[in-house]
Amino acid sequence: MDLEAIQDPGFLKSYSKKQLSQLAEEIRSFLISKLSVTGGHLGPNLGVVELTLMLHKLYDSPKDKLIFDVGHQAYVHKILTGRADRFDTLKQYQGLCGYPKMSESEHDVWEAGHSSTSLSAAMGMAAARDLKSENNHVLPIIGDGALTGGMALEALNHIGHEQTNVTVILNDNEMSIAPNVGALHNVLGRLRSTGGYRRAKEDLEYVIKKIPALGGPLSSTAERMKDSLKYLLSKGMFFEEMGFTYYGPIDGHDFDDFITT
Ligand SMILES: Cc1ncc(C[n+]2csc(CCOP(=O)(O)OP(=O)(O)O)c2C)c(N)n1
Repeated sequence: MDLEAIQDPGFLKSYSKKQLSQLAEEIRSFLISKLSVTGGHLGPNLGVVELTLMLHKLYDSPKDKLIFDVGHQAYVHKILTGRADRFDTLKQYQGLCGYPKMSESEHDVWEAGHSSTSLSAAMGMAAARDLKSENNHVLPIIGDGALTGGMALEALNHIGHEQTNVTVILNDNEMSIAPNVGALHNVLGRLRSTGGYRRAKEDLEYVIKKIPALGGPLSSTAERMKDSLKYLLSKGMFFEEMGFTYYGPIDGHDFDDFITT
């Protein structure tokens, strides 16, 4: 496909998985070839090719608001919204901006550079939507690095309290500028690790099944034990406790996983 001919992401709606995979490859090659000349954020953008394709396929930008935290990972979004022909000027004077820029496109709804602002912006846009009785989606896309910023935690606190409808996409690739560190990183690590809850639950069920006549009282105790176990080990409990409904983790490069979720 001629990426420079793309004007609007609407064509993705009818794209098959095979076409999406091929387009993802073309976008990766395009980014590598262009950025090897101009410089720019290569890694963060190679990491969100499928994610950005999926967001533009499943949602309806600019009615739905895609809010990129920091904004350094918006190159794929720029390609899909009619700006591939300007990549030779990336980050040059009067050239294509390396971050979302409202004056470039109606699809750029937030300008950043400073990290950790997307959730607060999303809260504001969602509140405005609700006041006007509109029904668009608001989708902040935030990395695991930016999530550790104070302003992001302030916004999680606010959104969870208000129960405002915001769909937070957490791009947990374990990298910030360097590998991510800290207590929150450890929470995310536990969330990524697979099998803990499932294995423990299966073990518990096995033990319960071995008890011959499982009476009412014992049965409800077992159920309570399973609930406690779920509480301790379930994925996303940190976010659930903050008032969010958590789905994941999913492989952000896997179209099937993404569509199902
Ligand atoms: C307040 C602030 N501090 C530091 C930076 C420098 N900075 C730019 S990108 C980045 C890390 C981003 O990591 P992450 O949020 O995980 O996103 P990813 O690159 O993995 O997509 C940092 C620290 C910044 N932009 N703003």
